[in-house]
Amino acid sequence: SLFLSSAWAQTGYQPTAENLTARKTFQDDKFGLFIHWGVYSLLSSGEWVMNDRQIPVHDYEKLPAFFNPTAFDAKAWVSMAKNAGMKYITITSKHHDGFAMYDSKVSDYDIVDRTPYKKDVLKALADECRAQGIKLFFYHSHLDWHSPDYYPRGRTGQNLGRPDSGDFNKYLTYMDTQLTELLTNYGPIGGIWFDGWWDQQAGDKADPRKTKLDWHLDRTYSLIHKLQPATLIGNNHHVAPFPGEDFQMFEKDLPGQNKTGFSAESEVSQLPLETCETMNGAWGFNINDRKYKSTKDLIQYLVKAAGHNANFLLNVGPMPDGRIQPEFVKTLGEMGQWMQQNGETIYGTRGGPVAAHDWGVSTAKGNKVYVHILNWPDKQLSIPALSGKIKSARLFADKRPVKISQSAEGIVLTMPAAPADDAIDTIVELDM
Ligand code: JFZ
Repeated sequence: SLFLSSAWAQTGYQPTAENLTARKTFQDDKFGLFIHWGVYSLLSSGEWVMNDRQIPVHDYEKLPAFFNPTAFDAKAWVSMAKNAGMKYITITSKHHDGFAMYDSKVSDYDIVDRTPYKKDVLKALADECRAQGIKLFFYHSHLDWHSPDYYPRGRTGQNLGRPDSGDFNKYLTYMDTQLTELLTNYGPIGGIWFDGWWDQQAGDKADPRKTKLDWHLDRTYSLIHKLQPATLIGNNHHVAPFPGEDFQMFEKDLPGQNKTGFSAESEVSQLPLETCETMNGAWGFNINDRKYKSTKDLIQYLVKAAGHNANFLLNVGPMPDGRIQPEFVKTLGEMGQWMQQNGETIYGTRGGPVAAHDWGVSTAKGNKVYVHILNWPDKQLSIPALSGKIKSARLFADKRPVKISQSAEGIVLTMPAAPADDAIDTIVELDM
């Protein structure tokens, strides 16, 4: 009957008051650290290496015996994130390779049972995050290249040595049980960052949200919200958000862009937004990828994200011994110095009211509008008229006055000086 259809169940999602509060805090936080870390890190070829090199399960299973991150220091990781000005950490609890980076009781394919290290790194991280006042999110892969029950295999295809059979419903129960562990044993969890839904995408152009198998998202999402109502659910599916989701993510894209070239990038929803990017070109550790983005480019991306009303989740792929590459640590430290000075114009703001232009973006908080000029040729900048009248304007950095001429057609801001060649972001503070 109509009442029992899953569509009915899904449209019934009403976020709780604590969930709505968590959404607001999430939007205020603006900047987070993404961490891709697993036994794949040993091979220094990114987190897709099992699939890329077609490593059968029984061979890939030899990796955990070599995973011994004796230099892992939760305190150092969390301090690094805090010094960068980040307010939350999103770490891989299980990536597509199916290996749990925590002590799972429903599988022995995990860091405690299979590695010489034997310790639950997510537990150490959760404790340290709580001690330092940082929120912890778990990335969790729907897609699984290890479980025999992840069957029929999806878009990534291969059996990788597994039998041509499997019980998908059993896999879903297994996944829900692992999520229950993650939401029960690690204290308050900021969010679950799902990925791999797309592996079962049907490829229907008319309906990109159609999957070959039923993921039972509504069941998994209600379970999570029941266990921890404030936990925010996001899903890297690149289609319009499903009911039960609390934020919308844009992998490697500013909201509304589609430079990654997914078949159909979705519309920007009313949910809190997040974009993620890498520091080089890799998510999981890859020593050969030395295309490090500059501090300036990453700060400008963070500012652009804020101007597009989105958080920025910036990724590092730690080394197999548990350390984070010095190149990454250095850049994050420099971003943190910038945030110390300019965070007031980012944290707690919302994007707009001036739409993004080639010259930059704007953010707003209370009676302030911050015009972030990322790229401008001379002393003057024209912006569209605002709904209110500007009372006064100054450079955020040194409070030198900025001349304003306002008319119904628009506003001209005249800076006290032309931009320096190495300027990252010239911020004009407007009192409204
Ligand atoms: C996914 C992961 O596959 C990747 O390893 C990493 O974790 C990143 C953050 O998220 O990237 C995707 C997402 C979607 C597709 C491919 C890669 N897709 O739709 O083909």
